[in-house]
Amino acid sequence: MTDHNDKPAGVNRRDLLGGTAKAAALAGLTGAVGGSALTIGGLTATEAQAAGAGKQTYEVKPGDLDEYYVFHSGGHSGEIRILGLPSMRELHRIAVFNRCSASGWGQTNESLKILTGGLGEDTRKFLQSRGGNYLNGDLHHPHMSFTNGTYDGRYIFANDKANTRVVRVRCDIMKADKIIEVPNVSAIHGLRLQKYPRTGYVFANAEQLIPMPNDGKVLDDRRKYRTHFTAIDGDSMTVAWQVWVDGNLDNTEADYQGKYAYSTCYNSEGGVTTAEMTANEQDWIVIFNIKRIEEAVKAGKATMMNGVPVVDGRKGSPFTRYVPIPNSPHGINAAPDGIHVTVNGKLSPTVSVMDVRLLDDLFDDKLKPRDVIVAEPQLGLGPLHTAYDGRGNAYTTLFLDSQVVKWNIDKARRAFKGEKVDPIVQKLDVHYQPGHLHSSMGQTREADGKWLIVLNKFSKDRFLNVGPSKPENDQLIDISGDEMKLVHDGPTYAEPHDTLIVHRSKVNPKSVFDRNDPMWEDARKQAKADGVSLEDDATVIRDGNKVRVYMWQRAPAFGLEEFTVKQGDEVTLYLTNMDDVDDLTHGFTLTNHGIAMEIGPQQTSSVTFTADRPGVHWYYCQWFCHALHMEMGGRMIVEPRNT
Ligand code: CUK
Ligand code: CUA
Repeated sequence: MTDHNDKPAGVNRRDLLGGTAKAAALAGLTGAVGGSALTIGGLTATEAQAAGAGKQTYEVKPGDLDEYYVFHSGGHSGEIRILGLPSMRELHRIAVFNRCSASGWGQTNESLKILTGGLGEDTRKFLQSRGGNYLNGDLHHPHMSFTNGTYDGRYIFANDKANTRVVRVRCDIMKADKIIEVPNVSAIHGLRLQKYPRTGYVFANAEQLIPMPNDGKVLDDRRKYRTHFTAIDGDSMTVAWQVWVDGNLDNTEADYQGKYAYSTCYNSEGGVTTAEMTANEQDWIVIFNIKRIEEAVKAGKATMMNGVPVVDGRKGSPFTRYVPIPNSPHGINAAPDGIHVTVNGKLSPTVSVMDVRLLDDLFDDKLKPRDVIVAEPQLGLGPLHTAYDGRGNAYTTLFLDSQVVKWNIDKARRAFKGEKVDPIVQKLDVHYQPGHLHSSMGQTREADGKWLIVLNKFSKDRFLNVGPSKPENDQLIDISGDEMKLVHDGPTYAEPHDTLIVHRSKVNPKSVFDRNDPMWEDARKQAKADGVSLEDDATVIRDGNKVRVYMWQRAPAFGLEEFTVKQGDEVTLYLTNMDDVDDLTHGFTLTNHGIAMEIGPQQTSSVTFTADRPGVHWYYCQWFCHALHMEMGGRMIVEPRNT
């Protein structure tokens, strides 16, 4: 069975970070960056940029379109951002876990249903006193759905570390359509998708260890702390199953064969303090055998917890294998060759390369865990994430060295076997402290090796000083030639963790909503019950102290130039934009009521509030739509309660 005591082969233990070096590394990782970590080796920043005139150009002429979509996570801003590549122009923001003033996300009935519909009962109760909804999120890992190992343009899925949620975004309209809270765990961090035959499963890692159940009965008995690996059915957005693991879970990845998923663990110690969590010289990755788990669930061998089948995947179970990795590994990335998976050592200067063709034998106990590691090159300090060019090269971020290192997978394998060959091709300074990096189509079978985006956590001196809170720096690197060339600095607001670069041929959003879109299903039902047409009517329906106001919009007019309600009425406004033209969005802002929403072409949006301010309150369209946009408005008249 699993022998988790075997040593990482091919790594001199003295080379691993230990003692003071490890303490220094930790200091850097917590942001106290100083001294040597920031030294720019070789070229100065200016020289590096001057040398950056690659074969390709990142300049896109006015009116020209970009070749790629970039989907940036917004980190603790809670949103997803769409950029064009190579220009790095920001094209759009998709509100997800945040509250958006422009679109009304977090206020419209349609968005609130998505934001709150997938929360657990406990959470719903907890949130009742705070408006029923979380207002923050920490979105790290957006990923596009796959068919046969490449992007299919259906959905983007992403995690919320802050409030233990997973979102699905529809790529036809670039709006979130499902958000679920994952039960039995705390803090969803790593998230990746099944690549083959299709997505399929959304694999989600819960990072924090908590007592289970976490109801206050157990507080400090560490043996009762645990976490689960979660597989979500991406089609229904329900949790398919969970696996109880040893240690914690950080990042995750899936193979190109549809058989295995893998997660890194930096807290094999099960510690609750930094010192405890970093005590071991090596932690591990957990490998999940999807077929065995599915069979056990089907056979009823799982324990039901809050409606979810949970199997025990701790050490010694048939569902998992634990492969020791030096030291506190972080990112895990499958190469487009479908064979190699790199595990980034973080506190170790190494990345460990696994050959997935060996995993069947590992699960059949013909191999020991460390036998599946086929290379372990030393790259530099603080390896966090790896990307690929589809030509056999890998690109790894070195957080502490502030570099991207390009290295060759085949050479690393040969060096591991003892051949005198240096796998490192080039080291490039980046500015500064890089986390994730992503190459064009690089997490698919169609990696094209043209561009690399590196997400740097610190920009320091790279931009005009905007005060104590500095932008991050997303740098664009041309990797089409033999050498990496830095071509662009892109300041970003807090805090892209991860990004994906998708060729534009994979994505085909609509310009105008479909009137039958499921998003406003409830509005359609209510209108039908009221005998009202969302498209043609502008009218007020009174139903006790509930008032429903239906209005179409056509530039530059609202269906109603005024409507009257009574103080204390609960008012629901249904606005339908009947303009059928690209880019003709209207808005609805109700003055002095904190109410605003977007209504895209052919969209219906609704909002509910209590009319508790007697008087005259204008509403207006805040989305510049027409030469008479300023005139597009009307009055809500609120009669005092005692008349
Ligand atoms: S994590 Cu942020 S740098 Cu959340 Cu993907 Cu590695
Ligand atoms: Cu409609 Cu501005």
